[in-house]
Amino acid sequence: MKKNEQETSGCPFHSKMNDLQKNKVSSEGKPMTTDQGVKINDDANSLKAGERGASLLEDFILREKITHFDHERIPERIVHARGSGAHGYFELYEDMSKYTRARIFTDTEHRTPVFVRFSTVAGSKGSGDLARDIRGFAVKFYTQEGIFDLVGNNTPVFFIQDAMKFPDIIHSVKPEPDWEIPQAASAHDTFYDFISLATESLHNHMWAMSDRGIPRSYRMMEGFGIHTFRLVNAQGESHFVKFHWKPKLGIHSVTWDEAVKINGADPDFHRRDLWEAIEAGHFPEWELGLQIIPEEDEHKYEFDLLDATKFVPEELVPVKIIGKMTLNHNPDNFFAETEQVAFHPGHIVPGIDFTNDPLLQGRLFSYTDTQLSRLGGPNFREIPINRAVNEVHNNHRDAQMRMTINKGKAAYFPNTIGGGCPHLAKMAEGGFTSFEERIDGKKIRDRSPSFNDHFSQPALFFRSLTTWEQTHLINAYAFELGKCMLDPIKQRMLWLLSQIDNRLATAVADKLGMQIPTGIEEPINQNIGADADPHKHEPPAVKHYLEKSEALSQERLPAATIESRKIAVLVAKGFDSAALQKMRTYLEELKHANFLLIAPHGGTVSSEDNREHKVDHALMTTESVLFDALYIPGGAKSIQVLKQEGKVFKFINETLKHCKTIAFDGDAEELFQLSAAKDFVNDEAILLNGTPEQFASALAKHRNWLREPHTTHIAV
Ligand code: HDD
Repeated sequence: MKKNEQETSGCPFHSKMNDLQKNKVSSEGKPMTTDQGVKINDDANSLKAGERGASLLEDFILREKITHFDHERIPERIVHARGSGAHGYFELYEDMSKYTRARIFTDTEHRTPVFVRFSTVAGSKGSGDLARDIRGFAVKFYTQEGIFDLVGNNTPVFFIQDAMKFPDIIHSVKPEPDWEIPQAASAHDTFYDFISLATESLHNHMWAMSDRGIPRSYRMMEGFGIHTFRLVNAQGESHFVKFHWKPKLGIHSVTWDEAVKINGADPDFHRRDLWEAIEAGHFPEWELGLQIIPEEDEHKYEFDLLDATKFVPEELVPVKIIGKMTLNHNPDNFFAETEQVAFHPGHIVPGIDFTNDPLLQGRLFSYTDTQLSRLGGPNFREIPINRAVNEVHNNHRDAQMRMTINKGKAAYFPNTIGGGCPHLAKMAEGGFTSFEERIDGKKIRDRSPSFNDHFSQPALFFRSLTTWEQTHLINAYAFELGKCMLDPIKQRMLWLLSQIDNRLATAVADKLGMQIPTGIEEPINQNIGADADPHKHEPPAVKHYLEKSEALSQERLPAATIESRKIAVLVAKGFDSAALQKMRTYLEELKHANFLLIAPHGGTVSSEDNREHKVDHALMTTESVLFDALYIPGGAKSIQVLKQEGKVFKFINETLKHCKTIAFDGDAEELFQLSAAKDFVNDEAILLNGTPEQFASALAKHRNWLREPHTTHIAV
């Protein structure tokens, strides 16, 4: 029997929530004090020499208040600055002790508390959520054996193969240093200059250009540990492993047109979505899957397991689902929890170990290092959100903001004065022991030739997408390259795209009004270094080991659920509330979608039967892009009012263009006839007097992408 959430005592799931409790403070009913605990009786006026006189230096209340304020900011994360977090737990379905001795993967009895932070990569802390970008997916497991951080992204591959290049790719994508433009956008020259010289990045870049780069919600995206890690069992045997998070709500995205508009209408769209879903009890869930690869298969594949720009197709190694993560608590304080949380791929527990992936190896240095400047010193581990739930004992001492009061004289090992404590733990007692991998090689600053194929997997990715996903990707490339100003960079990109897929390159070239060059001009530039020479990675290196991988298309992880989907309901005075109620009963009460009433004004709106209904949004304060579907109930008077509102037609036509479900009931047929929807009578996601069941099933498909090619003429 799993311990349930209400039980708090002794339940490992609650160990982190209880631990945080020690630091939580509520000021309800309490007098205001200074930081020293002195009660304050005036917080609005400084101490002055006379009513119109100068302020006095002795005013300790003013000095303390201003000083604290002056130092409120800490440096934002150098990457992944914009993010949102939530608490939850992980539960294991099946004991994996055959592969690992890590208790989180062997103990099916207890839940492990987690804190998760989702993020974009390039933008600043205040940038819009809908930037086209990779999303960070970082999970901190507070296990009974110490902290395990799985610091991944929403794509199974990374841009570069060696950590040495990380500062370069980040400098290239960040705002250009002379004019600090553009914010949270990769569509600029420096990024494409770099990408086109570092062909290894083409693969991850292709994922960023696909719909994965603009998710509908953090709750509707996959997560990946990316690197190959090791699982090590109690006998010291190792298996390679790749970690996957599969969202229960399916994988969904918005269109680029929506993304741009959402960033204006609600730049906190993803942050709000996560928060509101958890507050409403729609707890987001992901299943954890493992791809387990025996040691002896290390060299079996056409790619190198140590190369983070490659994934292992699920057709070659299936993903074994072993557990589920649920997020069920919002933080109490954004800064204390979400901002101060410090993840590190080097935080592992016995039973999990690293591989020689050169990207992972470099990360193992970077993450502690960055916290030293971001959080102010090595004691960041004592910040409540970062501290382990099991006991921590070692001889680390002092440094800024030390909280622990270590007792005793001995702060060294070995010692006799402290009774030899803290003492060491053997492997059988839970002590960490590194996997004894045999290493035999020269010291060399180079990369293995097995990392050289930069084109096969991007080509496989493109081939595996549906037609509409391919169209979105082509449009994304055309947009991004269209924003670059330097022709040689665009040409280089077109040539590289042609090495991946000629149809892709031709479509992008057409949109740019450019020709695909027949080759890269020789030499591009004498100073780029041998590693950046694209000829090194040209076909015939392309390997065609799989025609398609179903799992690469996000359409292939269908989710029948419409839970927490937002349905806009356009109404005015005199609307048919019986029709709305019928829809609501099925979609909201049974299927857990959310209906939100939008009227030409705020306050309340009365229906045909003279009942008042709370308006959720006045038409002027909202936009269609913030919803998943649209419903317009009948009611002659209501429709006559709505007909006069230009924004109603913008709402309908935009919802139509973004391929969402629309249902018109009764008199609302007039709006159907007056809008662009009238040309889509046979569209299965446009319903005229449709049933709630039809509405739910169209909405569950997320979008009717087959509509898209026929909507290009609709101007919104
Ligand atoms: Fe990183 C943050 C994910 C490569 C250096 N990274 C950071 C975060 C995520 C990732 C999700 C945000 C964590 C949070 O929410 O606080 N990073 C990745 C993935 C990578 C990767 C999936 C490749 C597979 N990162 C990578 C390299 C380096 C860094 C190669 C440096 C050599 N990453 C950092 C960092 C950050 C960071 C500078 C910024 C803030 C932080 O660490 O705590 O150290």
